[in-house]
Parts: sequence; structure tokens; C-alpha cells
Amino acid sequence: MTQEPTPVPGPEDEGPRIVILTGAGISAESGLGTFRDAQGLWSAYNLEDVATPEGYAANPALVLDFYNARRANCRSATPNAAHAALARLMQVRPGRVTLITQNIDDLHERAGAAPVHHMHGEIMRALCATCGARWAIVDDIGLEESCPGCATKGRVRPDVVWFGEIPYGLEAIEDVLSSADLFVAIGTSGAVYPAAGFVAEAARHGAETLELNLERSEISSLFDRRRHGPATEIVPAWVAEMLGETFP
Ligand code: BJW
Repeated sequence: MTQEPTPVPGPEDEGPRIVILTGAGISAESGLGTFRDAQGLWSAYNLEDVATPEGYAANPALVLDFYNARRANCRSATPNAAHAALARLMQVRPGRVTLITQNIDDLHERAGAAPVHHMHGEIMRALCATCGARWAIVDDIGLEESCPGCATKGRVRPDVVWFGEIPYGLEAIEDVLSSADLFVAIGTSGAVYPAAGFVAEAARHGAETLELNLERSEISSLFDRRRHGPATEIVPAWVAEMLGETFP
């Protein structure tokens, strides 16, 4: 009897299918503020004023200033060891790791991660509230900014998802959650839906679930396992473990 050759797994078939969801906590040690911590953005701003379509309609100058300042912070920030570790995991396990971020910063990309699914949009992109055109931006958005698509003035906003708006790419996210072997949430409080519901969704489809956060989050008890500490320590340690390495 001839023996069937053992299929040699290609790089795309190796290892568990991992879905990673990141939140503001992963960028905290790069100097970007979180939302709900004691010194977080929502302690200085009313979220209805700056993170809703109604807030933008009522006071566009306040909203543009808020995001212009955050864009400047983002430009001067650099990726940290947690961003770098996730990028390395994606490079070593091509096609097996899906990275979904709620963050609007570009620190995952600058660390070398690709692709990155920005479910709440990107601060380095603009959106025309009149025609829906989207384009890359580096500097401030002015009150009289005009759209390169329809030329309307004064209707340009950051391409980010505010409360009451539908996050980007939800269908694709549902797909990857339904076939994940492992779901990992990093640096997110679990206070905002639909992202806060992903752990339950992944678990319902049979994925193991892991929380990596500074401390217990609002939804910690939904995870099979949890590790608490600063992202720059616990994320590189977890990635090394996933890759069968010993962590210094
Ligand atoms: C560290 C650390 C370190 C600190 N190391 N860790 C029930 C079901 C479904 C929806 C709703 C619902 N009830 C209400 C809603 C609607 C609403 C919602 O969730 N409201 C809540 C207040 C309850 N959701 C929406 O409106 C969403 N849209 C929607 O639901 O559409 C309808 C729909 C959905 C699906 C299908 C069909 C229809 C849109 C939500 C948009 C959120 N937008 C924002 C702003 C984006 C732009 C910007 O950045 O300004 O997104 S709000 C803000 O919160 C931002 C973040 O992405 C998001 C999550 O915050 P995150 O990342 O978790 O940060 P924090 O600060 O909360 O937590 C940081 C964590 O890090 C903490 O745990 C720290 O401990 C930790 N940490 N340092 C490791 N060094």
C-alpha cells in the first residue's frame, strides 16, 4: 500500500486563525490618550459634543479643533513595543492573523502591520459630508476646507466613526469572527458596541478568547483567559509565546 504524502503546510495554512481587536490602551504608552481612563479624553470633553454627527452639526469648529489636535499628536507619536510585536506576528503568520482596530491612529501601520481594519475610521483621512468622498490628509482640516470631489466648502470632516454611525467593514468582521480559533482583545474597555460584542460572537462560533489589558475591563468575565499589565509588556510576551519563543 502506498502511503499518501503528508501535505506540507504553506505559510498561509500554519497555525491558528487569530483575530485581534485593539483599542486605545495599545497606543497609551505611545502618548496617545485613552477615552475612559481617569485622565482620558472623555474627562476633558463631552463625547456628545465632539464624537457625534449632531455635535459636528452644532459646532464644527470645536470638533475640527479636537481632531486637528489629535492628528498633530498622532503625527508626533511613534509605535511602541506592542504595535511592533503584533506586526511581527502578522509577518511570521501571513494570512492567519486579522488585525481589527478601533483606533483612528496609524501606529499599527507604522509598526509594519498590514492589512489593518480601521472599524472606527482613520484620523489621517478626510470625508466629505456632502458627497462621501474620502482622501488622505496630513495637516489640519479648516472650517472652509473644500472637497476635492464635489468642491463643496465647509463640509469636510475627519473620516472617523462617531456614535450613531455604522462602523466600517462589519460584514467582513463577522466573517472572520465566525471562523476564528482565537480572539484576542487588547487595550479596550469593552464599553462601546458593536466592538464590545465581538468576544461573545467569536466564542459563540467556538473561538478561545483572551483579554490583554492594563486591568480588568467591563467585559473581562466574558473571556476564557485574561492577562493584565501594560501593553508594551504583556503583548510582546504573548506574541513570543504564540511563536514558541522564550521571552527575555
Ligand atoms: C491599557 C493601557 C496600557 C490603558 N496597556 N491597556 C448596544 C448594542 C449596540 C450598540 C449600542 C448599544 N448601546 C449603545 C449603542 C450605540 C453606541 C455605543 O456603543 N454606545 C455606548 C456608549 C454604550 N455605538 C455606536 O453608536 C456605534 N455604532 C453603532 O452601534 O451603529 C449601529 C449598528 C451597529 C452594528 C450594526 C448595525 C448598526 C459606533 C461607535 C463609534 C465609537 N466612536 C469612538 C470615536 C471614534 C473617533 C475617535 O477616536 O475620536 O471610538 S468613541 C471611542 O470609544 C472610540 C474608541 O474606538 C471607542 C472604544 O474605546 P476604547 O478603545 O475601548 O478606549 P477606552 O478608553 O474606553 O479603554 C481603554 C482601555 O485600555 C481601558 O480598559 C484601559 O484599562 C486600557 N489601558 N492603558 C494596556 N498601557
